[in-house]
Amino acid sequence: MTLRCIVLGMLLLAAICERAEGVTFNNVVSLGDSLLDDPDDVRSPVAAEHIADRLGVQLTKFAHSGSTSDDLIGDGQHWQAAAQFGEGDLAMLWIGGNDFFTHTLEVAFGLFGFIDDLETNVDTALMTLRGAGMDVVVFNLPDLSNIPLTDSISNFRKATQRWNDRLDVLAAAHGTTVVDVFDLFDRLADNPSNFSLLGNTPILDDPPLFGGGCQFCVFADTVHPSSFAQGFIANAAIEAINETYDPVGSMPLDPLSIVEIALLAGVYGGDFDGNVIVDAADLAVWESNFGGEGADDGDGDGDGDVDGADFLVWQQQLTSSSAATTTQAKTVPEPAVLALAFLLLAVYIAARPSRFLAIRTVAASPRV
Ligand SMILES: [Ca+2]
Ligand SMILES: [Ca+2]
Ligand SMILES: [Ca+2]
Repeated sequence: MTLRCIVLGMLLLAAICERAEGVTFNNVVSLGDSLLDDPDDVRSPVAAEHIADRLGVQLTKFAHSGSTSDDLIGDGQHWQAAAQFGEGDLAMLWIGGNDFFTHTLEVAFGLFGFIDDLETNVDTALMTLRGAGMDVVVFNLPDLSNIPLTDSISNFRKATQRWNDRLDVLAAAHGTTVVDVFDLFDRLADNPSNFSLLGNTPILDDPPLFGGGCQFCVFADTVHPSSFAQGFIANAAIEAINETYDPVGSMPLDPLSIVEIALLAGVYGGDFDGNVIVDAADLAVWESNFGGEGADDGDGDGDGDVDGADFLVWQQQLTSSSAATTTQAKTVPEPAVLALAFLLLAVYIAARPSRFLAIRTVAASPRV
């Protein structure tokens, strides 16, 4: 090996070590609507909170429930963020859902002109944030024909895709990163068992309208992802951030483990004696059942046996279960506000009687 090769090798090593510093930001800032804002604390933490937690930095929230993209611009979420933050800070923007819901009738009839306004507003927001030197991650929208509020109105899928395509172009123009929530929810809908929470398959059907809760429902109400679904969304964001800012993957942000996400759904897989505490007594149960098949006690991951993987569930929950008790299973559905959704859909059903016989009763707050 020549001296030249050795020097080149050392330079390469130095470059790799440089990248090993990984992802760092000084602040996380959220902008948008209730997809990143949970004022009633019933479906938290939202994805931006997970990202700030993983980065070990503070989250400043400008996102405001009910905001359309017009509201975002009118309220100045973007310029407030740009005035206080800049280079080295990460903005997370999720907006557009309410633009769709306030144009339900137009979408149903294939009129997508409102997307032009949404595009203009997001363009303005991105220009302002990037102009201040911030890095930005934007979330696209899931298939809105597959969420409880607008379920089965097929035009919503087409419209969502149209917006997401525009967002991709905008994001590229502004040098920002897109979190592909559309893809995540499609994968969830195609095969929910791939997202199993320690043996519990997520449910995509509508949650109960008037309380009762639904521990494994993907939606906490007719429009909002549940706490554990926000965990999966956070992981999609972490993947996008790692790809953008740490492409070598030498020291990426750790995604939430399935055990952490299960805790968000209130699954205490490591509680083998069923007293809602994960402690040493549960380890004794695991030991006494070790090697068993079909045992309930000691089977933390729900795969029907008691082995080392179940010990790992116990071990991870031993340290994180106390923190999770504050966030678990708070799926209190929002009060149902029937009027607007019923009215819009009644009009549409009347217009298209044959196709929408199977439409489900739609109720609840028409805004995210
Ligand atoms: Ca226990
Ligand atoms: Ca097991
Ligand atoms: Ca096993």
